Amino acid sequence: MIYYLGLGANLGEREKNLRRAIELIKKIPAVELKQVSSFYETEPWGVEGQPNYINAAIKISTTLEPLALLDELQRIELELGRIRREHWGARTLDIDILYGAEISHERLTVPHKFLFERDFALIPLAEIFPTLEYNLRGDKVVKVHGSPIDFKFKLVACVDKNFGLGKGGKLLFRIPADLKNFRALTLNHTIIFGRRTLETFPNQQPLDGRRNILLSRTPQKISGAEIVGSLEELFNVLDTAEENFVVGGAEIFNELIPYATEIILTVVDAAVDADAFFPNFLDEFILTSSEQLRIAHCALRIAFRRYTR
Ligand code: A4P
Ligand code: MG
Repeated sequence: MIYYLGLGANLGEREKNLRRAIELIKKIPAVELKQVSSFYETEPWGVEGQPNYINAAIKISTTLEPLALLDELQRIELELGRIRREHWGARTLDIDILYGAEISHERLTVPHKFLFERDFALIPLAEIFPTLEYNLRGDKVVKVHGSPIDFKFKLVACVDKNFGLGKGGKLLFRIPADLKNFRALTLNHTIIFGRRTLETFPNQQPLDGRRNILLSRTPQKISGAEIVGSLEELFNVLDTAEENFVVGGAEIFNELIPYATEIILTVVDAAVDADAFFPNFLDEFILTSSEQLRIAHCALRIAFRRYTR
């Protein structure tokens, strides 16, 4: 089932609270994070005289029953230090189930009772749910510059026909035309990768002519690369005006696909034994261009494909 959740915070480090919540939601077993909206600064709704909120919406896919999902979300609210006070009052983190399978239960009403009266919930939701029909009331809701969706992440990979990426820490293919394409795409931009992907680079060194960012939980020093230990740190060092190419491996693609605007794949029309795969994306992204590549003396058919949301 697909659910859309609304996140809000108006106490503490508001944006950080939202990002931490998103990371914790991602870790719920049986929950897959699909997309994250921009962050918005919003005026308080319901109870006046409290600080402004930061609000966002996320899309998840889950096999959990709705009440089990609510339990998990309430556990995360508590974990992030929400102190229950007055109804509609200030909080470090509030998670509401905005939209999904309809339910009317004493603990849970979906769609959320007040969704259509709240611009702070509708505007972020509409961003990741383009077919939603709604009317706004004209409340003050202002996009926060530098929120996750502003980063323009593009995921770039070379895969076989089953979206296999690699085997035993090695890439499945080394095709000169693909490497040339990769260089042209990423040159003078930022590339983001994990430690095992670094080991697939020539001499296991960062790539020249690009800003190299290694996302790794183990602290280390590598000349020519910046190291970040978490998505939080990554968002802090990135430049929103820049194109950021995520180049692997599977784990890093998984981490960043909810924030991706585009997927650029070189698809080799062959089935190869693989143990690492590109994450599922076909229900979220559509093919926007495909270009066949001809290679002399090579029987393999290869296509460059681009997908957007
Ligand atoms: N509950 C029922 N339906 C749902 C649902 N769809 N999602 C029950 C989540 N919970 C749902 O919530 C009360 C009970 O609602 C839950 O135990 C659950 O079983 P609560 O969070 O304990 O109490 P609350 O937060 O005081 O009330 P409520 O109604 O959840 O408040 P809201 O609606 O979350 O509003 N202004 C701005 N600009 N931005 C905000 O984010 N948030 C609020 C809180 C007020 N004003 C705001 C914002
Ligand atoms: Mg609530």
